[in-house]
Amino acid sequence: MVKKNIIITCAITGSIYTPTMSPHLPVSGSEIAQASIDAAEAGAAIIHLHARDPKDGRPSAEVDHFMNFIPQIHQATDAVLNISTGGSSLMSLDQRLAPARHIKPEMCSLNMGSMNFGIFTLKDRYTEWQHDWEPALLDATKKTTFQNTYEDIENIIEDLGVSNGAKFEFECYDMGHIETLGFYFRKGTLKAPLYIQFVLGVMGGIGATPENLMTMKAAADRLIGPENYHFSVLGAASQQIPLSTMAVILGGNVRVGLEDSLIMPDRNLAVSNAEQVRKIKTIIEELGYGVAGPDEARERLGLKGRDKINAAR
Ligand code: KMH
Ligand code: ZN
Repeated sequence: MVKKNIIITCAITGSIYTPTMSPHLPVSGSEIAQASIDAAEAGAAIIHLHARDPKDGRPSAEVDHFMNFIPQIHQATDAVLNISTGGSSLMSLDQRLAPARHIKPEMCSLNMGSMNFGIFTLKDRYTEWQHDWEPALLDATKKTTFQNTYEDIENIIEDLGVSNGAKFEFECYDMGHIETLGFYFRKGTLKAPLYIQFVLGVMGGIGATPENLMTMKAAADRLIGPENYHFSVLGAASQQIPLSTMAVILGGNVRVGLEDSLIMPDRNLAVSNAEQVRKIKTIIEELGYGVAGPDEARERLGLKGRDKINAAR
């Protein structure tokens, strides 16, 4: 049997971890650009991107901050650029959508439900902070909701999908999110092939266990049909590489990167996004699979093409 190639997504910086937590977290435009280029060279076909304010590293949805790295990555690699529409819990929906509206990317994230998104427990691990905004951001997740209403979801599908031709990375953090995705698929709002990201281990969502991943996949098979979707797995923190390995064995794809884990399986800090890409690529190849390049990912996911995005300043 020919084993199919695995799509590696690398999520470069996100909005969960903060500069105090790792000196290797990319923050400036040039750091995010270089980390993305290195991750693509290491084997990532898709680069999932958030921006940060280069002044102090806080999560940012400013178009200008995105345009400090998008042109460089687009010029240096042919990786698929996947722009976050999740931003951070402190941003309004309009702020969160501004970068994808400007860039018109091949892919963007779509979070499939409102939820508590708790990162406040990370605060107990540190006594000193580089910036005051860091503990404040973590605390804020105790009293804010990560809002993604049905209307929000429909607006994003219309605005970025139908009007701008983006395909979505459907972020499903819990079983109900798969039900919602199934609802829009059966209604005809969304067309196959879907690209589902099973997200395990975010506080407020489903826990990062092998049993939970099996349950999520069974739900997607039942509600959407295995022939209608590809999936990828994101295990948060220490479960990143173990659950990615399980994803490969189950016929799925993987997402790594410092957005969701600052560490390697030995619990030491990852020195780069590329180090995590290289680790999962080695495992993929040891298991007898290959790694998909960007063009193979484009074909499998039905993307519009790298020439159809706005990567200019
Ligand atoms: N960091 C992930 C758990 C988004 O960017 O829209 C969620 C995420 C959401 O990547
Ligand atoms: Zn993200």
